[in-house]
Order: sequence, then structure tokens, then C-alpha cells
Amino acid sequence: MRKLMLAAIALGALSACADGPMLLPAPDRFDTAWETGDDADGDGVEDENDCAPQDANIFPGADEICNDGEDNDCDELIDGDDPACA
Ligand SMILES: [Ca+2]
Ligand SMILES: [Ca+2]
Ligand SMILES: [Ca+2]
Repeated sequence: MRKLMLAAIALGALSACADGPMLLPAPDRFDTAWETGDDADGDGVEDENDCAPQDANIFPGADEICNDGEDNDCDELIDGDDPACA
């Protein structure tokens, strides 16, 4: 089943490159989210820029919470490693 899906995706990409008719009825959900800039958790940051697209409390520009083990502000620095907690 996975091989079939990959083949179908490859076919879709090829047909798009050739500017031919689309063979697939719809793109998969991830492609749709990426293309439309969906914000799944409603935190105001598009999923493609959000390090936690399913958590509305975590987004670039959020306050770092210094004792929860999460990278709350999406700068890849967690708790004590984040300058916000210095
Ligand atoms: Ca988020
Ligand atoms: Ca944190
Ligand atoms: Ca951080």
C-alpha cells in the first residue's frame, strides 16, 4: 500500500512537471496544508513556520517557559539553554 502511494505521488509530480492533466483526485493533507498556509492549532503562525503546529501554546515569539522541558518559542533552545531564561 505504501509503495502504491509513493508511485501515485511520483506520477502526480511527473504530470505536474509535464503540465498535463492531474492523475490524482486530490493532493494529500500535508501538501494542502503547506500550500494554503494552514494554522492547525490557531496560534497565528502558519504550520510551516510553527515548530509545534498542533500546540497553540508553542510558536515563534511565544514566551519561553523555563521549567516545562519544551521549546516554547521555537528557537531550538529549551528552558535553561534559552537566553530568555537567563
Ligand atoms: Ca503552535
Ligand atoms: Ca520551555
Ligand atoms: Ca526556546
